[in-house]
Amino acid sequence: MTDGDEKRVDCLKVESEWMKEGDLPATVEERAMDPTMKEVLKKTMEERVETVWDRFRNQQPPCKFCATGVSCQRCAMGPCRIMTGKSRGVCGADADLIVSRNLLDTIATGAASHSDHGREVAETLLAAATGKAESYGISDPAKLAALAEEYGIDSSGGDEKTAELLAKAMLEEFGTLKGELVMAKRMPAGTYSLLNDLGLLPRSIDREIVEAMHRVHMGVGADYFNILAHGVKASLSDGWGGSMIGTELSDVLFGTPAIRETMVNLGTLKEDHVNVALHGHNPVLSEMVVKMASDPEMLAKAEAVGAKGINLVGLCCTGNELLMRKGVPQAGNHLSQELVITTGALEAMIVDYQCIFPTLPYVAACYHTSVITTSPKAVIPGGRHIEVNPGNAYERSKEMLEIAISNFPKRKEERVLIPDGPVGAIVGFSVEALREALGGTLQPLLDLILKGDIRGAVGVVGCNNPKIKQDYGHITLAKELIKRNIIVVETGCAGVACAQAGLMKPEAAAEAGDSLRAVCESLGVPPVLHMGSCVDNTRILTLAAELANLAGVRMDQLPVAGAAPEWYSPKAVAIGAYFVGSGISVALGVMPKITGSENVVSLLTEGLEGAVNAKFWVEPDPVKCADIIEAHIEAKRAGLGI
Ligand code: SF4
Ligand code: MSK
Repeated sequence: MTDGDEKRVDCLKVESEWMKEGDLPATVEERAMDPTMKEVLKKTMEERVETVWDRFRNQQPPCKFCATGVSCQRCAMGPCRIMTGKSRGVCGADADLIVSRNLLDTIATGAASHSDHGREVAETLLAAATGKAESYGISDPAKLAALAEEYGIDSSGGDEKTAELLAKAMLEEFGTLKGELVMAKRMPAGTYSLLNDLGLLPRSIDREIVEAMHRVHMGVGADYFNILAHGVKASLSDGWGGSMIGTELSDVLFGTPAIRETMVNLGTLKEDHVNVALHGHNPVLSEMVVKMASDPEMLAKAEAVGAKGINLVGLCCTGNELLMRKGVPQAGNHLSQELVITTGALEAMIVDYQCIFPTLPYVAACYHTSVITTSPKAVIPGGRHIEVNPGNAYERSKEMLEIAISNFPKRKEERVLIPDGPVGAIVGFSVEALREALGGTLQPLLDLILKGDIRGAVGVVGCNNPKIKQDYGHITLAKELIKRNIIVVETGCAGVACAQAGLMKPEAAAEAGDSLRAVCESLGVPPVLHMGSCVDNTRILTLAAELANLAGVRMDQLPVAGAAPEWYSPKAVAIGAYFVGSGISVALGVMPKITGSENVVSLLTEGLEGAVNAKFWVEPDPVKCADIIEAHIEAKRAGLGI
């Protein structure tokens, strides 16, 4: 793909015939919780600019065959759907097969997305180490050395040589012939041997994903259990492979997150600055934009058009990456992406990939905003495509910022609404930062759990989904858990939701139960800890593995759980599957499309426990979800005799 001129599309307005009466979510109150979101949403609705909630309403009611997972479009004999318990698709596939294959497809999509992201980070490190990407360097040599040791790489040849060898070794993991992933050895021995006995340890990253795509072809396997067992294996190749590579090498290139302060919500936009949003998932380009935005030449250009400077804000997980490492303010999460534009104060949105609404250029066309696409994998009609690679990303980010600066004088003051009151948050809780805060070891955290001051830990992660009022699930569940002295670690859009709700300020300790509050106050940390982006769920895996290793138990024996209260993405399904596969049970707030097969539902919510000692719960009510998780944590504590 080559660069393209911006071909402006039409402003997307809500058509009156779309406004179906009585369908939810119709009002500002039904759509969002955050006050800055509500303020801008009100304006957006008054201006009749179409957003995700309008399109969601227009899709109601959904097809019941699709919603329950029993529609199949895999071949040209179909499409098929299962109408009654006994009916079959043209090829003979029954409900169990169609549902399980669709779910495996979803897991493979999620694992592929994360892992391809990880591959690009590894390719960037290789380019940097071999002189092909001069704007990038090694920001964390200690982590580089530790990873080299883990991979059995001699680091005596200096950082660049070590980085080259490490990048090559990690790239080799995608298609390795050796039949195992190096970082899977981070698992406690008991967890590793359990998965080995079950045949669930991934052989390589690409291999498991490709095999998943093979298995969803018509006429391969027909056994739902066998199909979904491979789904767990493919997800583990993401969790202990592709995503973990993404996290670890991003730390090497851009720095391992340390505890720092930042600001969140739509109030982070600035009236007198050129505002630029960085959206997507991969930090490889956005780190260069951050660097370029402080270049004196860029600042002079911004001043020349009457701005006081360039204000970068993050969205989704590109934002979370920058927030964790650089403290770049975060304007919002998944369902905030259109509203950052409808503030009327955004000059440009620079996107990489994943979770980006294809309508963004249409929303931007209602204002003076440019949407700039940058990946050959993610070209969007109506966007201005400026393609980058590690060799040119820094230079090309200058062009992107110049577009933003040139848009600043086009801003229409009468259409600008920047809400007051960005909220402060403490972020940057990588495993390394936690270890350092605890005096160099995670033992004090384990001791607090063993003693019962902290009853357990829950990873609340994942997206927003217009089926749920934005952030309601995340915030309510996190508050319920901390009240019960259960510490919460977060990533992705869940992390942004709770930061916006003030739960990542040290003062939020007051909302925790007595013993967790005392712990947080003594350490000066909030009871809800931000651990990063979606690929950074591997930080949670690493944390759980280290705690289990310290305690001398398997991961499934720990008093911990995962939750994705508002998930929408196939990546979230892959994450949920690799948590469960690793022995950590996961609560979902949105029902996956599986209810057309009782066998698949029962396998995921009960049967898996007999194999990997973990399972899924589905509970849309976050208070009831907290009850389920608390009971699970107490049962695990009893199992350990603590
Ligand atoms: Fe129909 Fe079978 Fe083809 Fe699916 S694979 S579309 S069930 S014939
Ligand atoms: S951005 S995958 S909506 S968490 Fe990672 Fe948010 Fe989910 Fe995208």
